[in-house]
Amino acid sequence: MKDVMTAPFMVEMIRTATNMYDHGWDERNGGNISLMLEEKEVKEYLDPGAVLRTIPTGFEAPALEGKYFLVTGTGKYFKNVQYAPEVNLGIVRLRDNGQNADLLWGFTDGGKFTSEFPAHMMSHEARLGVDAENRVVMHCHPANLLAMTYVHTLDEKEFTRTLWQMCTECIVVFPEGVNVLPWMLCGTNEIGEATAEKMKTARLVVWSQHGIYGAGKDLDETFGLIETAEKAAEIYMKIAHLPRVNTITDEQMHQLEKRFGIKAREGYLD
Ligand code: 2HA
Ligand code: ZN
Repeated sequence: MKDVMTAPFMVEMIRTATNMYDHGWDERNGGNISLMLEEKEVKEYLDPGAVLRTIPTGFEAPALEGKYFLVTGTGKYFKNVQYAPEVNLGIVRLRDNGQNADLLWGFTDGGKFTSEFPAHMMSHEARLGVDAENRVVMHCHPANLLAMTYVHTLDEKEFTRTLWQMCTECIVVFPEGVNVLPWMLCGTNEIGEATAEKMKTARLVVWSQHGIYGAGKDLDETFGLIETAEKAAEIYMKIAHLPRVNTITDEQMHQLEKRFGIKAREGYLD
């Protein structure tokens, strides 16, 4: 059996959590990541029969039965992941229709997965329903996206159009736009269900006055998605209080659609 600390998925997870912390997106215990793993890659490093303990999840996610996840821990700081991965991260396998999770590695201080596990698992289910390649759900608190939810309408079309207008490549990176939830109590099955519903039509879901969720096929892609939206929000927060003299027009967005072979969300462009 190979050392799990050398597994590409572990190395990438630690680098990503560290990078997110360095971007200022994950103060204190803010943010969480879950990465779905294939059984065959887990088996190279761990005995799938060696269950350390079983942790109830408090929800059902039948489509994820038997699936493996590398996930950040509740109350844990992204800042610390690189120094003590085995305390701050865990590898679990879901069973009993998702109602229980077998811990195979990590959370060595007796901890467990993120408080946002419902939103993560329900979002994985929703994304896999529209994209069989989806592997990652990522949540964090980027300052400019958060700031924008205080001063911009939360209408999804308007929110998306504003982000698209802030950087030329936004529409290319997230042509389906961003979905937006109003303020809701975090850590609950209710916000999990609402997030998953929004994940059916976009890989980015803003949690107003809280943060953002991203989903994608790998950690790099998902990080890049949030990074691009956050950059756009940063530009918006720099210019929102100034007279707008120029913008990217819908006609120019259509040129981008043609040039990059993407299709903007139906009805979002004139
Ligand atoms: O504490 O970000 O949404 C982790 C969170 C909760
Ligand atoms: Zn949060």
